[in-house]
Amino acid sequence: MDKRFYITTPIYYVNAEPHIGHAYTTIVADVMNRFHRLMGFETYFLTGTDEHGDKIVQAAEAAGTDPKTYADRISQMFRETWPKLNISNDHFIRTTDPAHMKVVQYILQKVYDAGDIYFDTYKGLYCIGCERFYTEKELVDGKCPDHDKPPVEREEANYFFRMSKYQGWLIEHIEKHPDFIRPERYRNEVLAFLREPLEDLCISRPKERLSWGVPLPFDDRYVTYVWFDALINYVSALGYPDGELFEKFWPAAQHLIAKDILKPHGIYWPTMLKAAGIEPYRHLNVHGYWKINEGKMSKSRGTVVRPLDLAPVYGVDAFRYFLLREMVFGLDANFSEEALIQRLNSDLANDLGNLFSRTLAMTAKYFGGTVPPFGDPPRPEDEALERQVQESVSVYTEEIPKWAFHKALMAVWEMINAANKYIDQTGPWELAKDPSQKGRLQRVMRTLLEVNKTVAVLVAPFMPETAEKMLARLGVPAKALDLRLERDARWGSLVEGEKVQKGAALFPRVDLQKWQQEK
Ligand code: ME8
Repeated sequence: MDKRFYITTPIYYVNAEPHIGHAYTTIVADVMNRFHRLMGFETYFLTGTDEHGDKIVQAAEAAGTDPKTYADRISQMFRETWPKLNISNDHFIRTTDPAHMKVVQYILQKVYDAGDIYFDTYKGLYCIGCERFYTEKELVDGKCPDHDKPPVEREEANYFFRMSKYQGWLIEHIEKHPDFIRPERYRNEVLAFLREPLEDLCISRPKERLSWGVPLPFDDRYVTYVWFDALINYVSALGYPDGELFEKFWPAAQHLIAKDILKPHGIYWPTMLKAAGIEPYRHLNVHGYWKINEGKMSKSRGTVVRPLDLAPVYGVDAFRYFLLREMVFGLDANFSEEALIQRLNSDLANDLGNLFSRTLAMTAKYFGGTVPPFGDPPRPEDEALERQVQESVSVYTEEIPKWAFHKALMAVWEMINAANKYIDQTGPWELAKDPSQKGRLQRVMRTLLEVNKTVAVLVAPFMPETAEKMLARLGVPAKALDLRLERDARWGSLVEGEKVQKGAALFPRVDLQKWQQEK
């Protein structure tokens, strides 16, 4: 199997500051990137910002500045947010990068030369929020369903991409590759769109109305429409047409988006690629929406949740864990700080934190803080726990490639809970009282240390700092990104006689009642 993995997030508009939705997508991409590294893949991880178009011009005006200064400022906020959430992206692209703009022009010219871009007049209903024309049928009560605002009527001579020409090809491609778009509900949604005749896509804007874009190489009175600029970032970042990175990673491309931009990614982008003579991406992965108090996040209602208001308070890892554990990939989920605190207290402080601190405290007490040998031959309860570990590892490695993070984490927690029960069952404190049980005590404690190490390796993609902390204290320090499952989670890989350190609690509990009173 070809062990390469290329993962992208949407490039975010610079008309709003990073919020929890952006953070979720970017953390999911990060978990996937780190997981594939753990499995020995060569990976490339791209994120960035989308900076051209009406929306940005308007936001800049509202902020009393010019688009470039404004875009620089907000793009920088995204760029500075990601390291604080431990995002391991290889590159951060901006659509205002000259190298990107050159590739957009190259592709436009190529598609134009092939006869798939033509000039025509168009009259229609246009939503400024979405930066696109709407058909009557797509509107809900005469309003754009995403922005809840009536579109404006616009007539304009413009350039169009002959998207309709590729409708048949796209349907066939999706049918031949059942997991091209996943989960299935979104694939069905795209196929449903495609049951209606596909219209051609308006890709330009006259410069007199909007100059904040990429000039068309074949008509300098126009700049390109936002999607034709933005989507191309996924190949321009790899140095298309002739970059080494492009050759290496494009065949392994997986995009990650939320359902709001399904149509551009599921329909515009593959047909654009086809017209430009580029192979389609491998998978489009689509997740649902975070809601706040069961409603849409909204600036005017003051329900925008900012990641940097939470991560420093609860810890970056607890924040990352919560997002991945709570949302079933593909479905909507509700965000609440109470739910975050509850998960932090129960899953992290109680289950994982206790297992780790009990294991290390007993190792300190009974073996002077060094890793014991395996001691006596295993008993059925030791073997049962080892089997549970194997079972959890195999569920984990099966579920993550299917984007079922909650299932992967549940499997890891089954193993944590089994280990906590094993402590109560085997009662090391009793064994320690009887010198003839030394070999048995070694077996029990070494088994527990090995389980803790496996937990550390498995949680590494989700909670890289925690993994590093745990491994350092278990005497096998490693950088989370350098971990390899096969080597580092191997049963017995801890080093006998190596020093282990008790240290402070991994996850301090938060007093929920006190928090509720103070709120
Ligand atoms: O659409 N829940 O940028 P954007 C989950 N520039 N994810 C959410 C979310 C929520 N409530 N709100 C936003 C654009 N997102 C274009 C993309 S790509 C070539 C161009 C996340 O800033 C989610 O990933 O509006 C969604 O798809 C993306 O932010 C939209 O970001």
